[in-house]
Amino acid sequence: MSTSERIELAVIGRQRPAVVEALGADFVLHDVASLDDVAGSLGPAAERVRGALSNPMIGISAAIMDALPKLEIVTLFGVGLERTDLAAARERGVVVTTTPVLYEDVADTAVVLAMDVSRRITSGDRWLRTGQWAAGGQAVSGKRFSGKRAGILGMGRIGRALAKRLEAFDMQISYYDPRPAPDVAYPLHRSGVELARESDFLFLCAAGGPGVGHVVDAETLAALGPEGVFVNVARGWLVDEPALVDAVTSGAIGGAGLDVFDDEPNVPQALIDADNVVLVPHIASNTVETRSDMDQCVIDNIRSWFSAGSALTPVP
Ligand code: 8YV
Repeated sequence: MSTSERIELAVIGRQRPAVVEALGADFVLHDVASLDDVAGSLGPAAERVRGALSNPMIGISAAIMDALPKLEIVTLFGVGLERTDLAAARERGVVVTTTPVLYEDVADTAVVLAMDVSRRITSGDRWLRTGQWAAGGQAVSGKRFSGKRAGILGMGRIGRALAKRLEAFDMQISYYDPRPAPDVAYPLHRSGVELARESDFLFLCAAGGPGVGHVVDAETLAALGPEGVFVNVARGWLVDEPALVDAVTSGAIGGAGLDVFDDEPNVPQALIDADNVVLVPHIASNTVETRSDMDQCVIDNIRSWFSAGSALTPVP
């Protein structure tokens, strides 16, 4: 097919090479250099673009959709929808797809972070590497993980996958979700604060919709208490981060395992300096297997839309 006959797609933000390579073979891809000036970035191609590739941290705004009058489909490389204007997409008849293939890995990461903090794995690694064991020191004891009380904030797909894993560790599971899950048998608390008060480990797995605000604040952390461990595999902006910094540095909570931050990739220095905190760079879903499934999901959605007129994983 000649270039002039090929369907044109806008590439918003960094996309994975495998996706760019696969779709680049059949479609004309245009990088959007400036999110503030999509029309200017694309020039005359803006009028021809029929699909866009984005990711949840950028999403797609009504302004970007306005700059792409022929837009039919937007694929998000991930599941978060808080930066995508779904109402504007619906109004314009634009289909939005996600990659709902990552829940298991995110749940695994939540377990790893909780165990790492409580059993002092990363901190022990640091201690060993800095020669303190060889120098005759005695490692500090961790805290037991299995059999403890686990509170899950947000009982969606990640929360459920996490609960399944925690069952195997004989944890006593309860949860809070503003939309209770009728098919879930775990005790439901009336608030995040009440859940935190009844938990040794508090896992934040909630979706970060627009205007949700802080799901975890100073009061929640105070309720979790000095022995409690907080784990976040959801979104940094769902947590009052300065309150979290205070809580881990003052000993108001025992520790934290964090995959996400308020202003990524910037992480407060006080967290970096804290030995009772484990920090990872937003990698909860980042395994070779899941990334490859996510790549395929984006590729298949675009191909299916433009060959069969239907997307495979549209947001309902
Ligand atoms: C991804 C995520 O790491 O799905 C999401 O919303 O935040 C993560 O799983 C991210 O989308 C990669 O761009």
